[in-house]
Amino acid sequence: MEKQPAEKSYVFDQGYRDVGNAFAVTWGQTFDRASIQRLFSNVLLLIPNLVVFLVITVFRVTLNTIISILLIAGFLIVAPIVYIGFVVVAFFDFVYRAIKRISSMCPNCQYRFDLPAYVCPTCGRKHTRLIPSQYGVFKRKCLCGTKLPTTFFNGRQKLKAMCGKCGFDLRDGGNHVDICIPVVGGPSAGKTCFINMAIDQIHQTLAAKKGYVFEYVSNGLNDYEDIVHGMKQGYLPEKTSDMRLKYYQFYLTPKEETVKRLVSICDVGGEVYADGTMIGNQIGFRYANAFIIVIDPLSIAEYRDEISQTVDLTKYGASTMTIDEILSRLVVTLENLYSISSKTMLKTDVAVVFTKCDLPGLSDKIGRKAVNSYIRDHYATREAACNILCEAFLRRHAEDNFVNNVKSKFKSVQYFTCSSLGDVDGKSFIPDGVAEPILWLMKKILNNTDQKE
Ligand SMILES: Nc1nc2c(ncn2[C@@H]2O[C@H](COP(=O)(O)OP(=O)(O)OP(=O)(O)O)[C@@H](O)[C@H]2O)c(=O)[nH]1
Ligand SMILES: [Mg+2]
Ligand SMILES: [Zn+2]
Ligand SMILES: [Zn+2]
Repeated sequence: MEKQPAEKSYVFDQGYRDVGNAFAVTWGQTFDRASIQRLFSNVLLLIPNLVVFLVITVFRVTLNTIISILLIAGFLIVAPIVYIGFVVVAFFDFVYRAIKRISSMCPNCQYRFDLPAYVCPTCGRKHTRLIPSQYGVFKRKCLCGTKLPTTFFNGRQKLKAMCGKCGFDLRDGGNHVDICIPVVGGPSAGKTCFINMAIDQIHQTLAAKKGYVFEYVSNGLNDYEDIVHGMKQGYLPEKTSDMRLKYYQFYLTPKEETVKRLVSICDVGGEVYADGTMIGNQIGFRYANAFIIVIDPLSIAEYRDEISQTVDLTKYGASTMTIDEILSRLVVTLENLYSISSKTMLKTDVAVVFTKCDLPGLSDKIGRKAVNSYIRDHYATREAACNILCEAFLRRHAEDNFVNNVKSKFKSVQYFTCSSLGDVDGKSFIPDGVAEPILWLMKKILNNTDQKE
């Protein structure tokens, strides 16, 4: 363990030294040079001196042996009790974190860790591994003298927490389940509209209905409040200029659950997906629990050509980067980040989301109308119907590669259709179907980690 700004616990450190010193002092006097010299100081008195010397020595050895046995016995009794206590407490702290899936994500440098660094409230020293250790079992003593709790059972989460890498302030002292879902899609595919409207929908309508407590986390790294406020008045968000993942964070925790769930949805300027190096720099992908791949139907060349005959596409902000290209770059990036071969499947789930489904006529092909009539005719589930219709739509428009790759590469794939804006001509946007992909992925992620929904 990295050196901590704390005093080592007595039995792990000073205790050994004290026992060693006591031995040195007591045994050191037994055969000291002075008494041996005294023995030979007078040849005539050699015999009586020898007798005295032997008597004293036997007495000293007996006494020292008794003291040593008591010292060792005392240490042998106390030290194991502390060691066993340490192992038990460390084990419980570890198991608690593992079962609850507690980890922290840094929205600034994109790293994930099991525990953040903790700051001493008195002197501000940074403790990078505040766990039961040789510095203390339940508590450790910071170099300033303040005692700091070392587990979540006795209040470690109440300390100020920060990213151990970049120092960014983190929430709840690291005591939360963190879920990270990047949203992938080319420039103008509709990522920013989708993310902001989805979070707002979860907040305004779905959280309470499903028995969740919602709380938005203002981390100062995005413009969520302004974007949603603007969109409610009919203003579209600006193009995302950041070429680093931008974390939108909120809590979504079932009412009865004690450990909060912190969800991070990541946005980024779509140009990132045009450049292997730029996307490779997004270390956050390495720590993602799942992905949302956004498809602008207008980025499908054949469909765009078809619909442009009858619809003026200027107000739909058509994206031109092909979905096949984006998927390939994402997959290569993930293979590199995980250091796996191209034959290995990725262990993550994916939601493929068609945006802009308010495009005239699209709902009859893949949207709500089409799905409902497919369910009626084929007794299919909503999820299966949506997958069948969307895949068929993509294949009809020469996107077989995308369909095959996404299916073969990820653990499970579910298609969704949505519109972030609803009626584009209205004064305020009325989103439809934007929250479902996030809720579906959350359910998948938490089931994977053996947690209830
Ligand atoms: N009709 C319609 N248009 C949409 C919808 N979502 C996005 N758009 C249009 O697409 C444009 C781009 O949307 P954004 O959400 O900014 O796209 P983005 O993927 O974030 O793009 P970058 O920031 O460049 O990566 C918007 O300005 C809208 O014109 C939608 O659901 N329906
Ligand atoms: Mg954007
Ligand atoms: Zn301190
Ligand atoms: Zn950081």
